[in-house]
Amino acid sequence: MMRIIRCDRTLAGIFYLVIVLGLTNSSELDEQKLRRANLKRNRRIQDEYIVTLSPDATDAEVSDHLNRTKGKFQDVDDVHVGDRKKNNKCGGRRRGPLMSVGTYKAYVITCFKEKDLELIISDNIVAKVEEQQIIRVDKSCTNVDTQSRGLWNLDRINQKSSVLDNIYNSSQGVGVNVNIYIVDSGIQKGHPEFGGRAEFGVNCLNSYDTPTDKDGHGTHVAGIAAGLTVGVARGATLIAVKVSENSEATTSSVTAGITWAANDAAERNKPAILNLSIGWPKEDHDLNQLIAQVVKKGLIVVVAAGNEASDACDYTPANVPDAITVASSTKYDELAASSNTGMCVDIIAPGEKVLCPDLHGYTIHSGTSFATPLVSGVIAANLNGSHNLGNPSPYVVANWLEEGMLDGVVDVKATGTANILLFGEPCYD
Ligand SMILES: [Ca+2]
Repeated sequence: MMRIIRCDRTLAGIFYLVIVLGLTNSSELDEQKLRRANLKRNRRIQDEYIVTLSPDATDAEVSDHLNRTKGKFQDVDDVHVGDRKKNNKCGGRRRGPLMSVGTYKAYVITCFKEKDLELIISDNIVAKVEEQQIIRVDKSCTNVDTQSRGLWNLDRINQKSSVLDNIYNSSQGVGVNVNIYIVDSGIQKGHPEFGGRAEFGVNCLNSYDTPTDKDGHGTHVAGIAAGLTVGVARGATLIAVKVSENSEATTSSVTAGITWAANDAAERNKPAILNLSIGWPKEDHDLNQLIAQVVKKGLIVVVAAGNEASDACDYTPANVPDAITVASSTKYDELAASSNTGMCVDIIAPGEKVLCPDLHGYTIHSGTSFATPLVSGVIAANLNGSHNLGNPSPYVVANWLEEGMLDGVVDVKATGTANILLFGEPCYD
């Protein structure tokens, strides 16, 4: 794996780098910014790259950079730049719109000429250029008898005792005025669980199509966050941001979805949460800089720890310090066997064998994907509940989660995971 070196923008810095690396021409130096996909884990998308600009780049420098490379590509508004036809053939040389939140700026190019790629890489404000990858979305599903399972996840989060009392909060209207962005496979808007509270946001795989859910994953997640009978924040608005289909996303579809949600939330100016039940190995393309900017803008970001039964710190966005990272627990207050763990986990929530809506009714699913929206739902409920938090910064919410939950009740074994279980009671009347 090549190490990325961020470009030092001073002439002295460039000179220093050339001396240190013993390089004599710019193309060798430029290769340090270029990262090809790791074929062992993910399938790469050939000839499609995500270009990330330096956070220090000024607007004038960004504009200059885009102008300098203008004409090499067809500039398209579609966040889904690739237009691959059968046999993975390029649909034309294209460049997508600038994806921008705060100091984070990136765009996608596809089917370029090699010399055009070199032109981009050689620009001092280009921090890194990474080959696009296909991210597999872990469904971790278990289809079992839904009737006998009940809503143990909702039951667990309204009581301190580990012995379930079959009582859970079913108040309607909780979380009104709060928007929850479900960055996932879309949402089946017409499902009775959503009662008109689900909106179509954007489809980052095809801008000309609606973010309809064809997989079910996004609908499961949305239902746990804010479903009418199986969710927590039963009055919140759900906004579908589609980044995956057929259990696959790309690094750029996820990036485009997150940037779209952050900018949309800023426009709507309401308390908002971004739920991201998706992740991948951190070295493949990290989301740290982007999510740091999103949180700085006021959006609360809740992410899944992942289901690899390993260290969450090895995955992104689970490892992002500014995100609230959620591990999954069982009905018996044990960490789920598949859940990622460790010091990057902020909170544990029930996520094993939980009831959720799917495209054709209801089903049972397991995994951190389904523990995560429970946390999003509890936050949404508290942003507008009887003990509401008002419209606090994401940092205040993170502190509140840490202090207000159940301490030391989960069997975390020797995983080094903070022993904090989600507790949603404070918001309920
Ligand atoms: Ca209960």
